[in-house]
Amino acid sequence: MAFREDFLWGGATAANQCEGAYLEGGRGLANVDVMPAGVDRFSVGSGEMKMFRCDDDHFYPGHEAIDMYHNYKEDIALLAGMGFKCYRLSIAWSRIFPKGDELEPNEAGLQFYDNLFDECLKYGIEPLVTICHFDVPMHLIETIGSWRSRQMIDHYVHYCEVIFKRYKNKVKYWLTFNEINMILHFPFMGAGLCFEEGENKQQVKYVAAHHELVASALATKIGHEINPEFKIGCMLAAGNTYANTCHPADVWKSMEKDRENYFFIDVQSRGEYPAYALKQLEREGIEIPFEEGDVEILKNHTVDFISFSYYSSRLTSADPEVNKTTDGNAFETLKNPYLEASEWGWQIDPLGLRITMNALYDRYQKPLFIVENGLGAVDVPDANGYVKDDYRIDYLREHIKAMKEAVELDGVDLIGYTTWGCIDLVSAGTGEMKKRYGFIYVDKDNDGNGTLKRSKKKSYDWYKKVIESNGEQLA
Ligand code: P53
Repeated sequence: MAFREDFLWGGATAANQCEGAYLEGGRGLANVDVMPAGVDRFSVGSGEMKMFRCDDDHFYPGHEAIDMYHNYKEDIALLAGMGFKCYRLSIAWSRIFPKGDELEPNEAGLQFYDNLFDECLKYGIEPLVTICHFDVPMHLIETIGSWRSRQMIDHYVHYCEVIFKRYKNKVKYWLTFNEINMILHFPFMGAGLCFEEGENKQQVKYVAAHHELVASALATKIGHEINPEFKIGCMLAAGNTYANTCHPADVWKSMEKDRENYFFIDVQSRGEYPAYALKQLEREGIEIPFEEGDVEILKNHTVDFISFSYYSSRLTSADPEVNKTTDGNAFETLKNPYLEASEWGWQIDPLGLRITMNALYDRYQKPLFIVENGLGAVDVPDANGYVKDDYRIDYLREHIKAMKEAVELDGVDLIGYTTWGCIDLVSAGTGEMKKRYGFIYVDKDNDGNGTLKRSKKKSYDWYKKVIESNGEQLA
């Protein structure tokens, strides 16, 4: 058998993309709530266009999302029906601390997640909790500029302490920040950073990143104090970068691109700023505000495991002319002529998953956890409302095969696999409902119309067999 006996099969979601009920139960406004669908999403998400409040000219798909807030019982029962061993979800920070700087948490928010975890545990599903999946309470963005301020560390750590204590007997697996490297690519959506005219953006991003990294290490410290059994991980938007040609300059460029992302995990897993980053920051004149104790905190509280999302590999060239042709996605890439792409242009590369797993395992030598993988596609239900998503099954099958090879043939230690958007939800990148990842279809369209009715797709029964056979039956 390739996978360990206790392999954590399951699926993943994020609060802001599925819960809805954005002002219920005392929840406060967060950056993710002011992210509109449509043309302005990219400018708002990248911190170029300031939109701190919602207006009538835009549609905000996260406000209702798939309303899991009111449907969690039904939804978790559906996940349990596939035999899920694990469900990755995130806690919405502003449900627990609506403004972010209160002394006391919001009991209604805490109760909601108690109910959610109890529901999971009832079915023997292990919750895997992302503490911060992109969200930052809006009040902290407006008052202190989000992670650019060192005060964020205290607010975040306080939040962590509260949830660690409250859920210490219900949750064992935690992730401090979702796709921590997203701060470089989509800084407002990823970390609540909005830029002022004339500001040195690199400086702001790396200072904010430092605060997140210290906060992550402190969270790991107090988490282990509260419950030594806790497993606390980091989370990378992964996918190795290939060189466009075998020209050494292209190979070098691809290495630089990967390091841009590894930087975060190098700190979280090895406990110190890597030499290449220190040199680069120095060259760019970026000063990181290290305070007394930071070095020790980073060094002494590294993560227990490495989690990551993988959708695609990336491709780059040292030739600026060639690189001009990259797409406008959060992660830029050239078109790889050997790969097919999804309807959203995400290139499909199962072997790239094996490559990425090996690269991460070689580099960090800690257990890995694949916490996102999947195909965003247009699903068209037939006359009976049934979705025959063979394309999704194919995508997942090939990726599971590659993952199996990494475990069986390369000896990578893998804890689990949770597919992204196991139930259809709002796309983070585009704000669409139409970009679906789920085994469970949710009747809702891009404009917000639909009954929200849930139904099983063909992939639902397929994945159930995969889990039942611990990854042996993939046909
Ligand atoms: P969507 C871009 C590139 C890689 C991962 O993305 C990304 C993004 C953001 O668009 O985010 C992760 O929904 C993220 C999830 C997100 C998922 O990938 O744009 O952790 O929140 O939904 C898929 O198709």
